[in-house]
Amino acid sequence: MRTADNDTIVAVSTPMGVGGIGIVRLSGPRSVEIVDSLFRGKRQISQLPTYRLTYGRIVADGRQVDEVLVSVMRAPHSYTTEDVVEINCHGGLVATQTVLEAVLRKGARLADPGEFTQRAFLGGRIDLTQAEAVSDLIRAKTQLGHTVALSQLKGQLSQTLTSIKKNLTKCLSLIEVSLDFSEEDIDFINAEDLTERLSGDVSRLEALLSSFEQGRIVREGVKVAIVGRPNVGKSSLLNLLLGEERAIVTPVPGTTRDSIEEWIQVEGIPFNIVDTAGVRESNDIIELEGRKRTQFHIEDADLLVVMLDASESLKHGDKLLAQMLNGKKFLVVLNKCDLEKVLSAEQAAEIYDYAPLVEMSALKGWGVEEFNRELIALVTKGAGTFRERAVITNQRHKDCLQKARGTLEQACEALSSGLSFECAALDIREALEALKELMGEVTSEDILKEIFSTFCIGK
Ligand SMILES: Nc1nc2c(ncn2[C@@H]2O[C@H](COP(=O)(O)OP(=O)(O)OP(=O)(O)O)[C@@H](O)[C@H]2O)c(=O)[nH]1
Ligand SMILES: [Mg+2]
Repeated sequence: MRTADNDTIVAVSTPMGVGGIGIVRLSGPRSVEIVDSLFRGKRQISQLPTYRLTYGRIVADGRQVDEVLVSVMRAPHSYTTEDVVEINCHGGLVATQTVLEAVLRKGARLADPGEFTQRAFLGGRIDLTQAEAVSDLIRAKTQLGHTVALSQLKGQLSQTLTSIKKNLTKCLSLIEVSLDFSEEDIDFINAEDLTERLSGDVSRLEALLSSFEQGRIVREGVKVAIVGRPNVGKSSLLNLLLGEERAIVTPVPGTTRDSIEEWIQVEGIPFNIVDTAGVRESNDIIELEGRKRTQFHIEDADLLVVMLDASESLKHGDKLLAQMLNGKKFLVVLNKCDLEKVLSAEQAAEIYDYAPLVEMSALKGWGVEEFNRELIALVTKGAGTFRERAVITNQRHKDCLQKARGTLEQACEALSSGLSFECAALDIREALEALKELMGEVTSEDILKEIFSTFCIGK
């Protein structure tokens, strides 16, 4: 845990730019003293009760720098568990930057990315999964992402993990007592009961692991590339989904030469939609380059929307595309269904492996709801909603949980094949270590550095 000789850190905690207010935040034992040396108001900050706000001015080197409101949150009941002082300046680059520089001159150090949250973690106020949730919360792209991050911050995941840890510790102590009294013919627990207890935990770990894919999707979003022959209506679909004329649409095939990316959200899931250049046989150097990029986007995307023109028969480009899909998950859109139909859904399904298909008119706005439904079905695989339960959202969680599950399964096997309780105990201890690592009870400097370096400065 942290000691009083921690240095005092400072950062501008609001985004750089023009705004109503900008906040310069300090944390550490000298926060109050440093701000007091710059602050002129009715009361000194050192005399201010915790969680209070006071009005005054910041004066540095005899010059008034800004008119401010200052709040103080005293240790240990603050974000970082240390003394925290926040100076609410006028927004804009100059005011906050000048106050920041004045604070730095008084001996504070510029905070590293995520250092405030790291101190909250090291001070024992939150565990590592909660610290990670803070970063997810700030970066959440949708309401659902926000809800999931908030529930992780409130400790939903931590509670589940703590309860599993408790049960494992209990199993270990039962094993130890059994071993201590093994001479005396008293059975504190038998292999069967032990296996039952452990398999309950294996199932709970399974449930968490199965939430990973959805957790990742909510957190990071899904990359969707719209691909198809020139002129089938790819850019029209992008514009329709966005509700604005983002991409240029013309009747000239080959209009989109370079890919365009935009974010949309459907049922709380962020989708990064990429409109690509049409695919056809061509010697045009720009089109060839465009096709190379389309190939890149096909490989890079999580799923594809393959678009066909219902008013024309299948062309060479459509078949060429079918060979470029590389085993990716995809959805077929049969566009221009407002025109006289030449290509039927059945014919389209045939060359695209009977993938899910939606009939649309990007021009008239037909079929959007069904399109959204199919898109969601493809990413959630019908797994339904996950607002109510603990969800894991990143690879680190997944790795630790897999380790824990693996060793517990091993323990169950050891017990059922009649090996000694000591063998099972070794595995259980390993599983406990993995869970402790997940929650940050045992972590290396490197792991912490990696996690907090992804935060923004001032958080
Ligand atoms: N009738 C009808 N026309 C459409 C529909 N969708 C797009 N179009 C028209 O088809 C033409 C091509 O549309 P785009 O959206 O530019 O097609 P694209 O696939 O992006 O074409 P490239 O960028 O050249 O690859 C335009 O004239 C659109 O107005 C539709 O559903 N029905
Ligand atoms: Mg286009």
